[in-house]
Amino acid sequence: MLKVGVIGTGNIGTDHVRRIASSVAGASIVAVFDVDTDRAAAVGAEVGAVAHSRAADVIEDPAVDAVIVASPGDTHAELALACLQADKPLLCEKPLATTSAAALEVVAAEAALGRRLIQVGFMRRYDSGYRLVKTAIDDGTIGAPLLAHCIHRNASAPPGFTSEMSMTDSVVHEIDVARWLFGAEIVAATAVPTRPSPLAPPGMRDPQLVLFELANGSVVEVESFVGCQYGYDVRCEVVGSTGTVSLDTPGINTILGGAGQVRPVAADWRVRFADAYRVELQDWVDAVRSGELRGPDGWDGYAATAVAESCVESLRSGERTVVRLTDRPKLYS
Ligand code: NAD
Ligand code: ISE
Repeated sequence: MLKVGVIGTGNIGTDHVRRIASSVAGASIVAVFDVDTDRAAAVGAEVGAVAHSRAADVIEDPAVDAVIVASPGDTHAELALACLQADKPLLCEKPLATTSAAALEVVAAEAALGRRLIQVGFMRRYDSGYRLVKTAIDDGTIGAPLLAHCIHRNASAPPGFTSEMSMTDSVVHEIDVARWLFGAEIVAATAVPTRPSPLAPPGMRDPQLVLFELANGSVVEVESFVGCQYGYDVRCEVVGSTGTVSLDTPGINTILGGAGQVRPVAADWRVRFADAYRVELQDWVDAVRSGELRGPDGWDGYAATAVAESCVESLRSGERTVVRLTDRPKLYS
């Protein structure tokens, strides 16, 4: 059994704890930590895990083989560095870091170790719908992939969510998806001025539109609408030279009945990506146990943060912003 410690037992940390305990084979949760000690104690008690009083105690606990980091994004880089120092594999929720400089420090530390210990929680790569899209691109079904149109809508955002967070917290998923689907880096980002919803908090730009240019000439446009009111709605269509492929929402069927045609919408990411989180966790556990990580890596985390940073710069300046990535260390080639 892989013995896992979890840092941050909020929304997704608690989901990961419960999912590993209920639906993932070969792993158990043995330790947790959250600055909200009552919350950590309650979540730990559900699965028989000890609640530590510091994050470092989870990382250094000899009973912990691997760590899940699910605390707020601005804590990730430091925790990732501590895991590397302790030689413990980690599944780090997105983002790997909140600045490209901090992400680069993590990547450099892992590259210096010379072996992969980090996986970043870009769970869409494990969603069956996205996997079908990827297969249709890779096997040539739609010819050469040229463009993608993406939509990422949340019914509402937590208090304090900003225009910048729409890029760093939400669009960061499409950044990873675009790099993964097209197999190319994003080289420039342009945030297009949009008309704010009258329901958006004062000063918040919502919805937003951002255009990405990729190194191979492909273009990806993304709408992020974090206060769309009606539900959680993630879409993606990739246009190729001989056809297109669209993302479908697994498990959501159109119902024809008294109310006409009804297509339920997921309430939030927990519902929409429930199975993707399960598959992601199972794959991570299996990979750690086999000694060879294969999911989204430290470089993916760094590149996503660097692109999100360019999105924020473009949002502020109104200008097209070039993404500057450092050279990719050999570990990630
Ligand atoms: P949350 O606010 O619900 O939970 C965060 C938890 O971390 C809270 O319980 C808080 O008390 C705790 N915390 C704060 N500072 C801490 C520290 N220094 N050390 C340990 N714990 C600390 O937030 P959330 O929605 O669960 O998001 C957590 C992370 O997961 C974020 O990075 C977010 O971007 C990511 N996330 C990813 C997905 C996904 O789809 N992959 C979905 C949601 C959240
Ligand atoms: C949240 O942090 C997530 O990662 C969700 O997947 C995303 O849809 C949401 O917009 C983010 O706030």
